[in-house]
Amino acid sequence: MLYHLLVPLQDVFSGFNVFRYITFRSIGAIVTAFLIVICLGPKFIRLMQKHQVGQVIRDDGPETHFSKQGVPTMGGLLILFAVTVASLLWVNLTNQYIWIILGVTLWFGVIGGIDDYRKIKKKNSKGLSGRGKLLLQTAGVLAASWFLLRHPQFDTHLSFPFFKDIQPDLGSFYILFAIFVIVGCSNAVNLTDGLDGLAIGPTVVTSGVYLLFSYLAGHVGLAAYLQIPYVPGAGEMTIFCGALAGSSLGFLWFNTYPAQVFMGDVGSLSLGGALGLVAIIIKQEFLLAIVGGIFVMEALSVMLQVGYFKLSGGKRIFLMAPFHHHFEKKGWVEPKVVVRFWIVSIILGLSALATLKLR
Ligand code: 57M
Repeated sequence: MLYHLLVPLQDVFSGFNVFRYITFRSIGAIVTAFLIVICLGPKFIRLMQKHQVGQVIRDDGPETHFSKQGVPTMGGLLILFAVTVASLLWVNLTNQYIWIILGVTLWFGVIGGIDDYRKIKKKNSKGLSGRGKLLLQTAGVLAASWFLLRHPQFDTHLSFPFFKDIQPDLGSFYILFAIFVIVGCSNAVNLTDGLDGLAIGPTVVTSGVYLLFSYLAGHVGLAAYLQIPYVPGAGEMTIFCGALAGSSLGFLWFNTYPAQVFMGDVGSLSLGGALGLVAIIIKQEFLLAIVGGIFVMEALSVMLQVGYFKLSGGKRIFLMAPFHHHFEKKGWVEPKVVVRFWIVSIILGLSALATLKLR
């Protein structure tokens, strides 16, 4: 909004011209989203406590989690509020991608919110059925794909880190691929969010890396120089990623151990869906497997554990899945598990950036 209000006034005050620049507006979005969460966080936590919107702890989980019963949850509502306000304040509102990504992010937030509400209302950790969640998520991606494929410049070629010449065209199968990436990332973040700060830390890293890649993908000269797909209009995703990173940093302030609030499925599903859709829009889908490696590893650990459990008649690969519980069962205290996963996430983020030069 500020872009539309202030750039035309640059004759009145030449400094307003700075609102034209994506770099300036991205920093504005980071700071705005961060401050919204930091300022409203305490009030939000008190509100959740007042209305007894507290976490229901599963009885089959690690004993160390029983003390978390009643911790305020659905902190994702605050994250989504900050992301939406900061994005609308700083983006170029004529950019179609921003409306698609806000729509999908908020839709995934609605799905998670229904799940959270059911858990809290029924005082059990059930919530929406897995199938119901999957159907609603897929419907959201199908709607977004329809808008994306109508976008004249959106192409359905895949690009790979390291291999710049391999760019297969998936055609209409791209929709299936988009569902896999976006729904998969959403559920992977959801599974990761099982310890204080464990999901939001890698979300900050992933948002930061995609902030940079969005800027490069939207810049015709830099995209050509770095041999990455040029996506006209993708530059505005830089501002959205800034809002994601800023709100996630703000949330980490309250979610770090011992957590004062959990993000809930309203947060984990929406953040994962947003990151997956950014990867699709800027044509950096496989990069997500590198920078989002923590999310991939957590989801894989569950698939391997459940699959082996069924095939072996009850044997386990890990002491408990997802992977973070395995280390808890080995006796690592929660902050040690979380900070070590953050370290790995940062290394993966730096590796993702390194792919820019290794092509
Ligand atoms: C998402 N949710 C946390 C919180 C957060 C198939 C199976 C692997 C599914 C999986 C599952 O139920 N996953 C659900 C993870 C939950 O967190 C809430 O959910 C939101 C995110 N979706 O925002 O509202 C618990 O996580 C803890 N937590 C924190 N700090 C945080 O900042 O401590 C969350 C955020 C919270 C709190 O205790 O209650 C969760 O873990 O449920 N199931 C599991 O992950 C279970 N694993 C399992 O069943 N493994 C079996 C299977 C694979 C065969 C096995 O390995 O044998 C474990 N999770 C729990 N108890 N809580 C073990 C049982």
